[in-house]
Amino acid sequence: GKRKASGIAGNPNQDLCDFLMELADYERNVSKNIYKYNAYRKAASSLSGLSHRVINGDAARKLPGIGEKIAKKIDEFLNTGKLQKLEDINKDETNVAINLLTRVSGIGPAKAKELVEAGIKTLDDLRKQQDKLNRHQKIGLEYFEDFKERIPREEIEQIEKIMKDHIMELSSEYIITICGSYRRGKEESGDIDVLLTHPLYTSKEKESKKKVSVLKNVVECLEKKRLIVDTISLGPTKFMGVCQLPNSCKPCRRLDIRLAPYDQYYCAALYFTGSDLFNKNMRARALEKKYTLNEYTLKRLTPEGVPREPEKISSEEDIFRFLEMSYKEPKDRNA
Ligand code: DCP
Ligand code: MG
Ligand code: MN
Repeated sequence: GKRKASGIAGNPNQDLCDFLMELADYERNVSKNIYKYNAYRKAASSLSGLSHRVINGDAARKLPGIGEKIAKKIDEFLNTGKLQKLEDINKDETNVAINLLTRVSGIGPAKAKELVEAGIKTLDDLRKQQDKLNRHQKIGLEYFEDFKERIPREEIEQIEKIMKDHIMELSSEYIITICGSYRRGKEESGDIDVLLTHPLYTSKEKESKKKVSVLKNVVECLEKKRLIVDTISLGPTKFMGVCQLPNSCKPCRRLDIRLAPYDQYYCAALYFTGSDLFNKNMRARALEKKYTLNEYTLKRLTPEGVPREPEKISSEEDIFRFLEMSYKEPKDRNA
C-alpha cells in the first residue's frame, strides 16, 4: 500500500500507472487473483518506463505486458478521465475497508477480510480491537502515518552512512549493502532493505551457536545509537523493525536487515535487490536453463530435476552468465 505521489518522478503516464496499480491492489486484496495482480503491475511498470505520454490504447499495446483488455481501459481513462470498473469497486464499502486495512504493515488480504467481516472498517475501529492483531500488525497500526510516507533517497543515504559507521566499530570486516528499490536507483523507497555479511559467517557454520548472535549484536548496537527504535521480529538471519534518522524529526521508517553467509552473498544480493517481478522472471529463466535459483544458491538440476551442488558464485555477473543472460545493472531490474 505504498504509492508514489503523482508526477513526482516526472513520469508522464503517472495517472495511468496509478489506476493500473489501484486495479492491481484490488485484484490482490479483494479478488485474491495474484495472476491479474502481477499483470496490472507489469503493465504499470512498462508504462512508467516511457519518457513520453502514451496517446491511446493502441500505442500502449506495443509495450510488453499490455494487451487488448488493458489497452481498452487506457482508452476509457484517456477519453473519460476515469474508469467505471474502479468507480464501481470503490462504491462498495467492504472493498474500500479491505483496501484500507491492507495498507497497515503486517495485515494481508486474508487478515483484512477477517477484520472487515468482524465489523472493523476504519483504523479507529482497529485501534479499539488491538487484541485481534499480532505484534507486526500492532506496530503497523502504531506507525501507520509514518509508514505511509515514502522515503527520499537522500534520507536513506544518511541512514546508510550512520549505520555503516556504527557497524564498522563492531568489526571493520562487515559488508553492508542497502538493497531493494534503493539499490535499483529509485528516488523514493517504501522501506530500507539492508543486506549484511561477514567473512567469518559462512553457510558451513550457519548452525553453530556463536554465529546466532551476529545479527543480534548489530541490532543491539543500532538500538544503542538510537537508529533502531522498535523491533517487529528478530531471528538469527532476519530482522524486521523500525528505524529513524537520529536527531531528526523525520518519520519512523520500516527497516529490514538480512544476514547472509559470506559464500552466499551474491545470490542474497540479487534476491534482495529485486524487483520481485524481476526475481520471478529470473527464477523462471533459471528453470528453462535447468537450474534452480533462490536467495541462497544457484544449483544445476539433474535430468530428473534434482538439484546438484551449488555453483561457485563470485559476483552477481556470474549468476547471469550461468543462465546465459546479459548482465543487468540494478537500475535495469525494475521488471
Ligand atoms: N522480494 C521478492 N519477493 C517478494 C518480496 C520481496 O523477491 N515477495 C525481494 C525483491 C525486493 C526485495 O526483496 O526488491 C525487497 O522487498 P521490498 O518489499 O522491500 O521491495 P522493494 O524494496 O523492491 O520496494 P519498496 O520501495 O516498496 O520497498
Ligand atoms: Mg524495500
Ligand atoms: Mn523490505
